Amino acid sequence: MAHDDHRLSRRGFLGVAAASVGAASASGLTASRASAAGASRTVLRNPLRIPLEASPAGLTLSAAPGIADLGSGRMSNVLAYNGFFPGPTIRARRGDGASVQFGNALAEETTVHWHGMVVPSLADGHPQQAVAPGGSYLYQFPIAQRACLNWYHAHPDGLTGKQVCLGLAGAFVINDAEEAALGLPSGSYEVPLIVRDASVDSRGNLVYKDRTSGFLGNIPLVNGTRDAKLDVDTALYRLRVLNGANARVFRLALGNGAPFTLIGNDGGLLETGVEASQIVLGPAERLDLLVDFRGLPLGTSVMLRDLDARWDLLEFVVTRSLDAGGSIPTGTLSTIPKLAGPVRTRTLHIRRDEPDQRACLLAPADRLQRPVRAYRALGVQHRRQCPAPGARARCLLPGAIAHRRTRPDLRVGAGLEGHRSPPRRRDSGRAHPLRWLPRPVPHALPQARARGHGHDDQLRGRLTAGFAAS
Ligand SMILES: [Cu+2]
Repeated sequence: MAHDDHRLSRRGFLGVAAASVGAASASGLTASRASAAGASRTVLRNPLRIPLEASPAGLTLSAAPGIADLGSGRMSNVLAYNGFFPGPTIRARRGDGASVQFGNALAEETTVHWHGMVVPSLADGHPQQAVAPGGSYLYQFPIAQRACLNWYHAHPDGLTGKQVCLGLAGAFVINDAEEAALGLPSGSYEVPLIVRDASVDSRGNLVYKDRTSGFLGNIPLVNGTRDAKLDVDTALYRLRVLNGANARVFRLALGNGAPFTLIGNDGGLLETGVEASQIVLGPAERLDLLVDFRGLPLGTSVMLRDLDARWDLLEFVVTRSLDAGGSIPTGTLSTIPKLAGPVRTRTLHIRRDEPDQRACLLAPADRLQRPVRAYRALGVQHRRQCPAPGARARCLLPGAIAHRRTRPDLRVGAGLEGHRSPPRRRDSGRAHPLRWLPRPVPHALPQARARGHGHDDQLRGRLTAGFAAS
């Protein structure tokens, strides 16, 4: 096999969890040429870590500090689910039930949020359901949606960006009968790829930097592996790609110019496959890709690249002549019911009823306290200001402006799922005057894909409030 079968029983999974962080990278280094930033250099490539799989039925999950070998052989401090970085890949079939007993072994509160999953509110793991340090929570929900790649990650108030960046994330795969009938590549030929960026300090430990515009790291990680490589057969592979980055948008392509066959996205399978030589993938988005290594000579290297950062993300090396069968489906992949009478526009009116709300909070924008969260929950954008170099950021709450200008109506955009960073905005060094738009303006709802919740510390700027810099 191109790599060992990574499926383990739950018992086996739990048994090895504590000892296996980073164990995959100790051997099998290969050298390859990299051309990042135009300079050719030799890079030792590390075997891609393949997270173990687990069933959500009766799963015990813990979040705790851990260590992981990012591939250089030096250990990095991370946060880990069950000792794994990234967390185990949870796999379930439609109709199954999830019962996850979660324990928080961190020194701060956390939650487990099931991104993309259709779950009852009490099982959502949203920030209001924070699990205190040393506490536990039982997440129970039915698996009642189409086959797709989702993910789970920490989602505590104000700490989501940090905890996810430091490692608290994993893939959640749902399978169903419609998908199974397609005979898509499976087992070792179905590879989850959590693509993200990261930064490490001088000791090799992961670091997170709180940034208003989102955190951008300076190295890529795939499944927690630096300079990753995967030995493949002359076969068709199914790549289940998740952008697990805080703010980075990847533009994926294969180094040999071969196209991907895109068969699914965040919502599951597309109606039909689409060929594409480049695909843009924003934070939290998922791709279901078929990549064809059939017919390639042994020894062929094919690099998965990010064209924007010019990063070599993952090197595939064709090492064995074995076609596991399967072919690229050409007909209908999935029957997607049409929405009946979709609402294309929606106008929200938000009133502000607390006249004594203060205008300013002296706190960095990413550490704002409850008033801002309350406004954020309503989809109201706030602005950060830097009164002087070195001074603490000052945040103007739109509610306070409303108090001055007595315009109760706000235009609010539909919720984009909030892992992407807001657009960059340059602080001018002075207060931004704000003004209200004259009336609520209908805002077109996004049609392209199903949208979920917003994420508290990345939501800023994704929701358009009814004021603008004048
Ligand atoms: Cu999420």
